[in-house]
Amino acid sequence: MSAAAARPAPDPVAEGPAAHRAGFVAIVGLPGAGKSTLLNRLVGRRLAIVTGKPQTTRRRILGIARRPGVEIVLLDTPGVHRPKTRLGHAMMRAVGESLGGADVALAVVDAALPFSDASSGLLRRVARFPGPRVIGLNKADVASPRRISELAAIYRAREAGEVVVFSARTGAGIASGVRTGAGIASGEGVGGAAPLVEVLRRSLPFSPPLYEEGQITDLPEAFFASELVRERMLRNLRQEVPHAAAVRIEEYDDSRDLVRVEASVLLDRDSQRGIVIGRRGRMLKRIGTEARRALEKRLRRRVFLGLQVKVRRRWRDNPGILRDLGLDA
Ligand SMILES: Nc1nc2c(ncn2[C@@H]2O[C@H](COP(=O)(O)OP(=O)(O)OP(=O)(O)O)[C@@H](O)[C@H]2O)c(=O)[nH]1
Ligand SMILES: [Mg+2]
Repeated sequence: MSAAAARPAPDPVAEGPAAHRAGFVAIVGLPGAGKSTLLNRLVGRRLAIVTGKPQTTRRRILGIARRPGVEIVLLDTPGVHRPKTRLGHAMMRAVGESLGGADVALAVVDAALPFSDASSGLLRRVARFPGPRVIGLNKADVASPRRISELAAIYRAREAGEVVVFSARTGAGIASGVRTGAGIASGEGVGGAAPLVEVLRRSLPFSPPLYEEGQITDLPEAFFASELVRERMLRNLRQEVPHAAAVRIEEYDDSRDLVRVEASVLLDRDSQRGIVIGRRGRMLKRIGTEARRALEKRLRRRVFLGLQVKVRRRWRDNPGILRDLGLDA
């Protein structure tokens, strides 16, 4: 990934309809701020799983958004938190590395929540970013206008970056030309301000496209299969259990009509096994069926999904397993 410093600074004279821009935007923020929802919204595909539970995203997820004259390479990252396990440290490293390789830092903030110590910590981190910084006040569909102005004033006073207000869920304030029911015309951004895509576009360097047309990510299909299983676990199980779970793809064969996926659900403790399997295997069956359907929808093909539950004590601190999972390079 090329560093921002390697490219020439934008030349206003050269700017015109013909001047193409491209570059990397690191999306960072506290857990649950809506980073992955925003990635999916901008790319126009469900690349990252989204749940109501914090720390859903565990690694960097690259997604490419194209608009006339610009290629925005987005790096969705895990929510910033104080790590307690080796996995947590790897997640925070993914945040640092994404920022390290980015041209623009986009901090996503849940604008329905008050400014907190955690927000302050995030801000300190973003302040060290050498390139253009954008503060995205997200969830404008549910945040009160008073809270939004209060937060906007705080971030502006700290010169944190250009403040943009939007809703990743409804699309308001994100791109031009879409009017939503959320009270914000997205073509204008909020209060006549530029929408997010326009702010990102003009923050990126002049450059021809970096990726082949049609490519939207650099991750393999097997990764998305494992994430869909994890998403179904996060949605069906209580807090602690899915956080202690990982999904490892043992076999992924799409060479025939029926795509064949064999996956293991890795758990931290024996006591979690019964919860994941459920009475008469009902929970595991439900997770498997929902994940298979989601996968079939994604691939537009029929899928066989085999799931096995395995206990790997303290896997979150096991470098070998983390490496297998692609979580600790
Ligand atoms: N109302 C509303 N909810 C949103 C919006 N964006 C995201 N959400 C919800 O917020 C929750 C968290 O969204 P994610 O996109 O998973 O958040 P994240 O920042 O990626 O979370 P981590 O990966 O855990 O750091 C989900 O329930 C989303 O549906 C928004 O614009 N409006
Ligand atoms: Mg996420």
